[in-house]
Amino acid sequence: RDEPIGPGAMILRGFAHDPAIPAALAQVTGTAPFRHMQTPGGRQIGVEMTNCGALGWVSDRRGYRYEPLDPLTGRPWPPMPARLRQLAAEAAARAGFPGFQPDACLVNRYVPGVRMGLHQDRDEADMAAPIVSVSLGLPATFQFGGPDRRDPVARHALAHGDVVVWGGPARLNWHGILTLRKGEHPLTGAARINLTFRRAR
Ligand code: MD5
Ligand code: FE
Repeated sequence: RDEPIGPGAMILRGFAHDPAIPAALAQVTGTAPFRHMQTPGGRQIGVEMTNCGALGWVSDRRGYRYEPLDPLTGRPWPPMPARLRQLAAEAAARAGFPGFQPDACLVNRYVPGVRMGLHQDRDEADMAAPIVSVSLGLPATFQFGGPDRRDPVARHALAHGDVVVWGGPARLNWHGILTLRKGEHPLTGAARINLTFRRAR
């Protein structure tokens, strides 16, 4: 079930098949609902987002950054549920990154027709820590390139419960999610939800 996809990057198939996840997620979205954020250029981001943990990733006219308060409510982001933090740490350790202590979890919600273009995750202060990504609900195709924008891009199918871990030499690799296709999933309905655990500071 462990599928290395390049130096420093691995897919753990089905690693997040845990019946405790839906309640943990509902806890988060009940306090900090999904919302569309704006890009610094003033466009609306197609993926709906929220966060849990000490820091949350936000985007608005002023730029991309991590913030301790939810701009929608003015209150701290909801705490990272212990079971989710533990799952992320276990996945990181299994992929060769022991001691992962995420302080930020970005929750992305994709509906059919929505995509995330190729980008790098470079808003974090600690590039030594890996990133752990948990896929829930509808399947998606993710694009995995290299550290240079011109590097070749591979495609991998991600299904419900799959976890991707990348760090070390892959930490700044370009990546994205192709346009989500129509479908229904018993847990999420017509959507894919992705949890991205990071060490932001
Ligand atoms: C997603 N979200 O599915 C993806 C996470 C983000 C974001 O990219 O910044 O919110 S999974 C992306 C991924 C998978 C496997 C490898 C790499 C990235 N990578 O090497 O960079 O919502
Ligand atoms: Fe990313």
